[in-house]
Amino acid sequence: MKRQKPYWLALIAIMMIAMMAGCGNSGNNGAGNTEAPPATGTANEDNTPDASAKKIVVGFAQIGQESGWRDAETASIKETFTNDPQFELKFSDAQQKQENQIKAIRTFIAQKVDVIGLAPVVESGWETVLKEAKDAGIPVFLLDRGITKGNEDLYTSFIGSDFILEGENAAKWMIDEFGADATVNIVQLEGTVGASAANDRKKGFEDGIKDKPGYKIVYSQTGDFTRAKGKEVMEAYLKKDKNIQVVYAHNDDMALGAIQAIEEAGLKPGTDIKIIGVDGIKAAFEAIKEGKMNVTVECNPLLGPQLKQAILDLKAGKELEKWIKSEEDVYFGQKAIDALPNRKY
Ligand code: GYE
Repeated sequence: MKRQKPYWLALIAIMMIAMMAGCGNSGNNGAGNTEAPPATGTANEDNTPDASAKKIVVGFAQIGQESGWRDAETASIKETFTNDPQFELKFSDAQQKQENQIKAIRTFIAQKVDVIGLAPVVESGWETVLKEAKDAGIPVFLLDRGITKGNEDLYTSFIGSDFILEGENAAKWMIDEFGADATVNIVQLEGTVGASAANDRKKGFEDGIKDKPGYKIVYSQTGDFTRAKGKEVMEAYLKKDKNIQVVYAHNDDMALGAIQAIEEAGLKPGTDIKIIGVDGIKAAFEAIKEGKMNVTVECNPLLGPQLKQAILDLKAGKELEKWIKSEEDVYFGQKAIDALPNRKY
């Protein structure tokens, strides 16, 4: 018995040294290391998947289905995130209502998604809900439309087009077509009231004609970015006045609606009244080919891949641009006809 005592003492001393070494890195006060040993299999004891295989959950709050452009954007997002096993997509369609988008964002926050994507239907009224996302530590990406200036700290990046430039390009095409000194009466079909795409396309266009006194916007009314409302507004106006030379529509769908109304009023769209649209959807290229429409200023809806890249860059700790711009062009005449076979949307 006497000879066993030093053996036990040595064992206890070794155990104490080992325990102290184990606590050394954690910097705690020696309450003991209760961490489980690293997992050696593919799943932990409770069968939860390995943390390294965890998907990046993206909640996307879409506006609705008001236009061909919107459908193409939705398809691009769904394709991008459902075809990549790194991601899980939660998708919500707000049917053009801001309150539904706000609800969707709150649901995404409650679900603890990793990233939120938002295409804001209007510019204003996002401060409270985006602050909630920020407080929850969830990065927000704005897609295609922007929010009121001064709120840049509430989102990570805006991915989309320069709508002011699109409006300027529309005006430029028109002035090249008619000449700087021409007298031109214009009907403007505006997008959704309060949407950045509508506000900025209006601003760019109006700036583009401000030093050309012959160019007059004789009527400007919202058609809510839909074909049906574009037609309705145009129909009503043509009953009062047919002395117009240009329809400038903030998107192709409204331009296509206006074309129908013009034909029904017995005039020739594309000839009697020149038609300018924005977006570059396939149906607009077809109308240009048929001679019923004159020009479409492209706005790229295929934003899924750019959003995915931005999320991966953010995860990798890279510095992101505040505005990630999409590439676009202006199509008219033979250039539009040549591009038609390759249009995807
Ligand atoms: O031009 C229009 C759509 O926000 C850029 O919304 C987008 C616009 C697009 O409904 O067709």
